Amino acid sequence: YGIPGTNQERTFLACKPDAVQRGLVGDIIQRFEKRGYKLVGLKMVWPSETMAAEHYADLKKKPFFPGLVKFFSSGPIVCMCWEGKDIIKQGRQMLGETQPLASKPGSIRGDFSIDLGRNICHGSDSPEAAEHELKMWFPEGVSDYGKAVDSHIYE
Ligand code: 3AN
Repeated sequence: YGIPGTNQERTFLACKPDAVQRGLVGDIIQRFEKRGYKLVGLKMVWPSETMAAEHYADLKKKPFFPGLVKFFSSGPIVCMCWEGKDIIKQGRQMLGETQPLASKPGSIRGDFSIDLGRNICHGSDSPEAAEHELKMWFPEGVSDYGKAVDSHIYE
């Protein structure tokens, strides 16, 4: 599940049901590919309410939790594992802020979202969260393959 602090750092990113419905999956994937990150895991999953609740377990006590679980399990999501230097922090930066209003244009949320409860994408916020979420969404593991262009991205 990656080695934080190296070029093999990995994170879990997901296109939420709103991104799938709105046809934004390709654009989101392309941003990370163009940046130079390596896609090592990709699949579509329709989360059950149980999986959604487990994914957002740390928000269980929040008043918006039931609505969040309902939304996250309302349709398929696209689960991704991305690899590369600083991907956990850079991924969060490329997503934008939790609040779309605070998200700068150029970020995914800043370009595609208006409302907090429909903010398009999810990204692990720490190495611990990344490991936990990758284990949860990719229990089968993710692929390990060499990418020829690595030497044009890393010195
Ligand atoms: P992030 O997704 O940026 O890591 P979290 O983990 O605080 O932010 O929140 C997870 C998700 O819960 C958000 N993406 C958003 O969809 C939803 N959410 C967070 N805060 C609120 C809120 N005050 N009202 C409604 N939904 C919220």
